[in-house]
Amino acid sequence: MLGQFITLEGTEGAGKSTNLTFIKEWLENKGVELIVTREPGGTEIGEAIREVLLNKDYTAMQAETELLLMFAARAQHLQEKILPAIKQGKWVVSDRFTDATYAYQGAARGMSFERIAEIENWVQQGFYPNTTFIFDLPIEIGMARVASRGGETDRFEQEKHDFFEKVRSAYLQRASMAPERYAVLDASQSLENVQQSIVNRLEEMMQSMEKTA
Ligand code: T5A
Repeated sequence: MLGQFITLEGTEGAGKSTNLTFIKEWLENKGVELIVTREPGGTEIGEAIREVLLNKDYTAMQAETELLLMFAARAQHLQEKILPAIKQGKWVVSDRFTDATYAYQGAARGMSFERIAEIENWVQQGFYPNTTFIFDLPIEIGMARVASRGGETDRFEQEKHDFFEKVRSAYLQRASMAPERYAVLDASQSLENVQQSIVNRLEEMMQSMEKTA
């Protein structure tokens, strides 16, 4: 089987990390060789950049700096980890990728989509996810889940409600422009229901790969 690239997106507390583990186990049970990873991060250098990006003491970080650091981490991630795995026929499942940059740095921080697309083309050279799951839910539910999970909040989680509404709308808009690539899931449902929708989409992916094999 050809390597596939799956990404998980959504606002804070939408259930990406929880379902990353579920997807990994489900695919492994089907005999798929895969790696799971995350952005920003995924490599030693990327994780060091992540520390800078999420550090809530860095309130002076400029939107341009944030955007470039996201892509710096991504360039390393792609070359060191994602592309080699795909070339070996493995599947790669990533907690966030470039859709997050359009939603957070673009829609919420106000960086132009054209500028983001320029850097995306330079860094990714036409490489995109095969499937992107968007975990969609009202911001207040996600934030309540984050709060009940406990732990420290990061620099992004300090943002106001309006910021995350812009992020949410941007994800939905991107999904509506390319519905064949995106699976929008109602993440306010029970975990069981969300995971059933994930399985439906993964089964479709595997069936269409078998047909083209
Ligand atoms: N970022 C990232 C950018 O700005 N630009 C970029 O280009 C990229 C790549 C870090 C930040 O970086 C920004 C976006 C982020 O702000 P992150 O590490 O993915 O990204 O951080 P978060 O989105 O904050 O991740 P979280 O861990 O907070 O949220 P998750 O992973 O979506 O949620 P999860 O799975 O931990 O679930 C939260 C809680 O809810 C429960 C879980 O058990 C858990 O306790 N839960 C449910 N409860 C009930 N019903 C369900 N259906 C549930 N699903 C999960």
